[in-house]
Amino acid sequence: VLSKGGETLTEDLDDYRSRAQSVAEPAAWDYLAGGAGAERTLAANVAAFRGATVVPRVLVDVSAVETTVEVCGTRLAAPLGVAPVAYQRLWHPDGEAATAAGAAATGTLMIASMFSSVRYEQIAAAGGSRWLQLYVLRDRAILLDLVTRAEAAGFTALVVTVDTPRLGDRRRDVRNSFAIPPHAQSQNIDPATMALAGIPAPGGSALASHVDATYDPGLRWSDLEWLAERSGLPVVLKGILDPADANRAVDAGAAGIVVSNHGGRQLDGAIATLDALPAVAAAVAGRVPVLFDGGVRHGVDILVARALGADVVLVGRPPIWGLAAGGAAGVTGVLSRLRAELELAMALAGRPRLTDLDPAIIRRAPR
Ligand code: FNR
Ligand code: LAC
Repeated sequence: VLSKGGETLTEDLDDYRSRAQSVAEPAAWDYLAGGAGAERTLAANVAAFRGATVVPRVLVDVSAVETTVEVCGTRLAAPLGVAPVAYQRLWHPDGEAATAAGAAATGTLMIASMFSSVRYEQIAAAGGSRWLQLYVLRDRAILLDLVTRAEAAGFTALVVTVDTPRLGDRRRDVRNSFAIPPHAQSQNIDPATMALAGIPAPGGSALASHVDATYDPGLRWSDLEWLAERSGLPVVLKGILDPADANRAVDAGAAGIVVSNHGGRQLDGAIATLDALPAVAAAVAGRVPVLFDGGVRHGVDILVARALGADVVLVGRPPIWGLAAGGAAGVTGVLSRLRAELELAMALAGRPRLTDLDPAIIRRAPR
């Protein structure tokens, strides 16, 4: 039985997922659950973990299991973080404030989305470890303003997402003519810049129109060097899948990278993140931290990703299942569960320290 502070953790992530689906507004559920195109990459992210198994060792003293880590100056109870997810008031009235509270309660890193539906300062009030994710918009003044606000509110790193020059083809959102309802709109960026995200476009996705109008599709490495120099905070690049790009990111001054395909929401047909991880980690060779996301649904998935080269593992959809099902308590439930599962997996694998995890303990089945 998994427990935390004497309390039994009876619900697993599937329970939170089904509760979330039953309470969410259908179009908001589709926006959360869906991926791009035929959702092949979305499925491949999860399938890659199914095909990775652990070879346990026995008669190892596992009376103490050690999971704490430090990443870009941030100390965490476990190598676990909440990936940036936009517009969280779609799923609960407390939105990002509740997600941040759940993350703080469990020593988990909270990465707030640029398009948070709660003010960054209110997210900061939860008090835990926090980073802010940004897209580079055509209007660089907006970016610099947000960087200043993030620093003032105690966000300790910036995560710049680089896999979205245009939005992926989110078929479910197009079918639903999905737009962000007023109660879930960004509370951090001027309404004029956000306007298109809120206007339903029949036969289209309002988010795609918003991205086309505001994101800079001409973004280049020199822009990132510029931002890394301008920012007083470490800049982490999210959305790296190719080892050559990982090298380039380190050269451009990135303080870390996130191996990510945006949860299968951008290029359908893109490589599963677990398949991309080993070569990217080898290229980075410890020069900067490697973060990872995509398809993590169990504690043992965190163990596997750590073994294959990830320093910190992020979860995108699972905390939102907790948020929809039960606000901050639901987020705490999901994150506690993942951490307890990780500790149990490390004990049962005979690997009580994160440094015991290396590629040799993983077997991968061909898919
Ligand atoms: C995202 N993701 C995302 N990424 C980002 O950099 N900025 C953002 O605003 C968002 N918004 C967003 C909304 C929703 C509804 C989802 C599901 C995802 C991508 C996210 O950070 C992460 O890369 C994936 O969700 C990871 O995959 P899993 O854990 O959901 O499988
Ligand atoms: C998404 C954007 C907002 O994935 O990043 O929906």
